[in-house]
Amino acid sequence: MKALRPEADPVQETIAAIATAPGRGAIAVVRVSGPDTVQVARRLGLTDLSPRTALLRRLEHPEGGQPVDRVLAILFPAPASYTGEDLLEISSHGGTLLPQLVLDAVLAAGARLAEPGEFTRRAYLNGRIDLLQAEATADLIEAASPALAGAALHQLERGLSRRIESLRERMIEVQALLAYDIDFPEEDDGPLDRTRVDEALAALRDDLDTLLALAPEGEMLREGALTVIAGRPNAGKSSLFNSLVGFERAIVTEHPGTTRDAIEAVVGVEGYPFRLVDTAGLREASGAVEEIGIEVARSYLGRADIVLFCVESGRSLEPDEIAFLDEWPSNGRTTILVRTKADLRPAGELGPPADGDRCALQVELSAEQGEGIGKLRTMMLDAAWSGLRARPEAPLVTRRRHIRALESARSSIDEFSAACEASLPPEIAVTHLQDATVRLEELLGSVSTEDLLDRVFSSFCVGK
Ligand SMILES: Nc1nc2c(ncn2[C@@H]2O[C@H](COP(=O)(O)OP(=O)(O)O)[C@@H](O)[C@H]2O)c(=O)[nH]1
Ligand SMILES: [Mg+2]
Repeated sequence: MKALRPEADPVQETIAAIATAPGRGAIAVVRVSGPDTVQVARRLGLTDLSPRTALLRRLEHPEGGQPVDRVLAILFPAPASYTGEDLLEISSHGGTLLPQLVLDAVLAAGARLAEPGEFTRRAYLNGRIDLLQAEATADLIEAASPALAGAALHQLERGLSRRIESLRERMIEVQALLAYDIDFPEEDDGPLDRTRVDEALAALRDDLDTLLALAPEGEMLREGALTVIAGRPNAGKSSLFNSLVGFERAIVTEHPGTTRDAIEAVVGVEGYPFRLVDTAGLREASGAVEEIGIEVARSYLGRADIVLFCVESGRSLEPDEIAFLDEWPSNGRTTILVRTKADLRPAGELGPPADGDRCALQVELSAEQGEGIGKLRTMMLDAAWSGLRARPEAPLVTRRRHIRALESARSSIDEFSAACEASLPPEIAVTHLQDATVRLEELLGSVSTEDLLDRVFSSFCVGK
């Protein structure tokens, strides 16, 4: 595919940054990339580097030559490097001071500090990776769940890129058929076989729909399925929260909620992320009216993917609870009625049957004893991740940018069909297919603008 990327910076500077996270650690990596990389290395006393070979060397400050650290230096000559330029990786000792001293020396030797994402941006501009792969790199670093990491790795290995490229090629084949008909309408083989065009477009539509069908789950991978725990005071909400968090201790990242009335934790259930929200302190914070009502982190409720509505097992629902369930059931949100404290209910006694109609999904559990939690986890997985779990190998779009491009390509195909039906001249109708093709090329980044790149790369960290 012909590259229509923005020109690489003509006066290409040599950039450097610490690529590893700050803090205590055995080693840190400082990266240098650009045309002066070898000279920068020489000024640091790294005079005898040989390509792709790790060499233990003393790194010296270019002004005065005093030793800075003993480092492992690897030179990756252009073009077979991450950025496509001469690239030097210096593994120094870690910690808070040494990596900074090494970076200072590198900057004194003639490099400038890299912007966030600049290494990856250069990799893209030099044709080493496409835009989907660049985004996958960011997702891999940010991933808080194995499911997102898996999707990002697939994308980094061009799983999604190949799918989009094949869609683009098929789009161009249809245009070629149409162009031939436009250029040679009187040709002997008779008029264009419209069924071939229609079939090809129907298949393209199907493939775009398939990608778009999983897109909402793909997008949800980054933040986790927003799961709000609601119910009357004392219904067992916090105990359920703790139980779900405790169950998944391994990959929990607990952080205070963004609003004062809730606490949050991201938990991974079978590798799929859920952003759990528990109501906290509402009783203390609010007046008597709220006190008898339903506790819920209201600011989250409008965006919730799942509501876990807690009611003690073995009692009837109160009017305010019925009102809540009737008021908040749908909007794409799944409500699960959780009958809590099952261990307190006398054996053999069942909950009042009338409650069964209130909510299609019900589970009885004991946060204290753990019974029923497994069933709830399965219900949560089914509610949030059924598409992905059914097709774990499918290429996945994970960003708003992807969804917009695919939707736009999809509607351009429809516009083409509408134009044909309205008997518009074929050379007019076909412009819609050209639009669809450009949308797919933007997705890959084979056509792009500075503006788009700024948006994609602004979320990166320095050193990536
Ligand atoms: N026996 C038993 N007690 C529970 C269970 N879950 C919660 N509780 C108790 O019920 C009370 C209220 O629980 P809490 O989680 O704070 O309710 P919240 O006000 O809805 O957050 C506490 O005394 C808990 O120990 C359970 O599964 N079994
Ligand atoms: Mg509570």
